[in-house]
Amino acid sequence: MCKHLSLCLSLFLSICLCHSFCVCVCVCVCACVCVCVCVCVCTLSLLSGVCGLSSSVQRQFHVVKEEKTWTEAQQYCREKFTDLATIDDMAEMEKITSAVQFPGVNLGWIGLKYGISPKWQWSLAGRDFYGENKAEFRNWGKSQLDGTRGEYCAAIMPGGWWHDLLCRRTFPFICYDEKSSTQPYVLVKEVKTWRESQRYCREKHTDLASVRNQRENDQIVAFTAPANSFVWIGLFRDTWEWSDGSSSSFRHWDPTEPNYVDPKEHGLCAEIWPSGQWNDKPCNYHENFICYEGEVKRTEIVRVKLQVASHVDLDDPDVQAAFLQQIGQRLRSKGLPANATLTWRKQSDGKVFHKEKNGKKKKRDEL
Ligand SMILES: [Ca+2]
Ligand SMILES: [Ca+2]
Repeated sequence: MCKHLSLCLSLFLSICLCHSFCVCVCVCVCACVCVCVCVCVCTLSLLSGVCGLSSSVQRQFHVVKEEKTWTEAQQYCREKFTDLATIDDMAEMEKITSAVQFPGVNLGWIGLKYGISPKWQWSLAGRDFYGENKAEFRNWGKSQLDGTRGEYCAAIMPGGWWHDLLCRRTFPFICYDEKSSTQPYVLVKEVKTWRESQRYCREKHTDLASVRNQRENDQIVAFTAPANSFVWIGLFRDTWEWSDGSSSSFRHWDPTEPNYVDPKEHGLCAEIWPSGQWNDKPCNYHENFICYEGEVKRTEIVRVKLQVASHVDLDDPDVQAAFLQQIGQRLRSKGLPANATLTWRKQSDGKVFHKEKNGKKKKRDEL
């Protein structure tokens, strides 16, 4: 990365981080001589990318025995602790259930609420399992993600392509076992629904298998060949969101939950039953609740729009890395914790940046 381009990117980011509508245009000649111009009125953006930022934490949980609605409980937790409980994995679930002195009581609300933006995520939600962008790998087959209602679970075909399918369909499935040092995958030929498969894998192994890259996809294709059928993998789609903005994909629903079909009137929120499994119910019920105390494991999503000369290759990993480095330096100088990570988020087609169509010019009085 030449100095001039690096300086220009730095300028762009300093403006971008001030939440202004400014962009820089760089023209580079002979790879390392660049002229950059920053413009502070931008109505036309050619490319956009999204970066995510997250940091890891240790949480302490507090079960509060005061019956409140979910919103009241959220307010209480934010005042006295950090927020309503976010739960990342079975280890944290055990931390919560073991902290209860009187087993059998209803533990009450956690921070999970039905939101508005469905997203695909992996059943295995371990913090350290996914490196940079590896939770974003997708290998959808032709005509998939066409919006067919209820197709919220993913299976792999013998050829390696993925299909979104109704979760209640029954197929063989592939588990992942973190304790195995040689072969982490376990193919179960008995057919089950996606949720039954998930429960089986969590009880007997670690979880349904995640696929983090093409190499793992190839391995799983070879491993699942004897089934000669669709095979469930750990990818699912839901619309639940955590109160503190965490991206945790961990869910521990009772087998028959969530079962409410209309979240509109009071919203839907999640509680922990005495069994330790989760239930959805309208958020205006009065329940005990669980707060947590600790650093927020927050994922901030920032969409970056950028106008560049046509020969600047934003698919170049070096250029993408230079951007991230600049963003990281600036955020750390503003107090971002050293353990925070910053990554570009790949879209479902594997690309970070997408060319945008020119928008309509804004009227002058809107600028
Ligand atoms: Ca489909
Ligand atoms: Ca329910």
